[in-house]
Amino acid sequence: MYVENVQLIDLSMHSDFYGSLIAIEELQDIPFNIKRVYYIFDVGKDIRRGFHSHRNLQQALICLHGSVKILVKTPYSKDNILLTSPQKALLIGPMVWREMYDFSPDAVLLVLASDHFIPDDYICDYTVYAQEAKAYFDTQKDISI
Ligand code: T46
Repeated sequence: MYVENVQLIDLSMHSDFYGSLIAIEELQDIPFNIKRVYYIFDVGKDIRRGFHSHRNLQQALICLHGSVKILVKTPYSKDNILLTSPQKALLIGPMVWREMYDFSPDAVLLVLASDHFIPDDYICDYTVYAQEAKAYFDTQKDISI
């Protein structure tokens, strides 16, 4: 999988006779400070959520229970990722369009976010997103040369 500003990482798990435990520390297990935590659950069949990008926010999406699919898309690439394990975190950085779908009835999607809830950080119109994202990623490419 390659999508700009997206990465699927493994989280370390401590498993023994008594069960399993995963710890997530900011700036160690994930590459940002955690200012907000929320979780999405009880999502009905055929419901699709998201349909936006963030200008600055960084997030880690972890499916704690059940399964969910995530579409991540930029003007240059896209992928659909199936999250089925609490041991995987999908890191989504700025300027990535996302949609969450095919939630299993028992799915619980935990999200760790780098900032508070800031409505102005959302881009919900895909045309506006595509324009801003092209400018953003073209600048990134210029910097990396
Ligand atoms: C994202 C994906 C993965 C709040 O009041 N505070 C919050 O921190 C959040 C995240 C949402 N809300 C309110 C805003 C809406 O009235 O909760 C309602 C549902 O939020 P939304 O429609 O944005 O939910 P999703 O599932 O489309 O998107 C959410 C996050 O908003 C978004 O940042 O990346 O999950």
